[in-house]
Amino acid sequence: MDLKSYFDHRISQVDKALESVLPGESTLPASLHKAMRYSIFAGGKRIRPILMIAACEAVGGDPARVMPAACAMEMIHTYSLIHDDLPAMDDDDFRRGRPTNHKVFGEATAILAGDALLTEAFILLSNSETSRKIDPEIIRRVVHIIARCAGSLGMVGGQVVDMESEGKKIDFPTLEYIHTHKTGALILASVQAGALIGGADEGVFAALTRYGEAAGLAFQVADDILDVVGDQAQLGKDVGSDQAREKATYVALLGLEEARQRARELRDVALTALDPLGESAEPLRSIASYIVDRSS
Ligand code: GRG
Repeated sequence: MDLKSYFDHRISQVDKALESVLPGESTLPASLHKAMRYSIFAGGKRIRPILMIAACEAVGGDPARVMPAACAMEMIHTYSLIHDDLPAMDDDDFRRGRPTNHKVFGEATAILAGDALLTEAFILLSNSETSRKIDPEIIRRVVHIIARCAGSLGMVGGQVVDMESEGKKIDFPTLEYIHTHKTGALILASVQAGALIGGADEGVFAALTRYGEAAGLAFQVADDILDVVGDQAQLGKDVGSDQAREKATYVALLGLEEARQRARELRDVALTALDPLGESAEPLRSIASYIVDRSS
């Protein structure tokens, strides 16, 4: 399949939906809404919303129904990037090819823009329009999955262990804990939410969970590799920063070739998990390969 056209089409749908759900730049407090929109519309790959849409399609669901949850996921992801870039964490100057949020709006506004994006995500998941589109029990499960994957047992927990591991020698299980939580959790939640909203039965939900776990970990292994061999202009952020900060990465622990091999193995696990699904899972198959081969 033509993945580029698929991505272009889905990105424009997600961007249109985000445009309509986020408060406008002149809505008070204007400085806060400007900062939120600055990072949301800075040109991310939208891989999490696209995975959610593709998982919904894979189980025969209507992609339009997943859009509020897809936007909510992108808001949570963007909040995490804004906070990750802060001086108290990674202290990065560039993200998505632009100066980071705190460089433009100041630290306090950047913190609050992240807080507001996280909160806005749950407003969107629970508003009356979403309730009209999705069965209340499905919404409850989706909210639970997304909140759990974003919180202390998911992404935030992974971020904490990542920070505590800087400059230390860590073992492989700790590295996998960091990667599956810091990055993998939101990717898994995206796939699971798409599957649930699309109407997956328990068997297909379990298969897509295996896909999401493997794809999520593969995404971070590829990210580790790109930090060493990637192109700064294409990535839109600084490269070489993992090594500079003595971060625990697959490349640091296994070396470049073994890390590449691990990424390919994870892609194959993801593809095998999709065996029970038919042609409708083709976008998910292409995305698994893209995650490993991507250059940005
Ligand atoms: C601060 C609570 C909190 C969590 C931070 C997401 C995260 C956890 C840290 C970001 C650090 C980082 C660069 C992790 C590597 C994987 C990753 C999440 C990359 C960024 O995601 P992409 O490549 O970015 O999907 P775009 O800009 O395309 O959306």
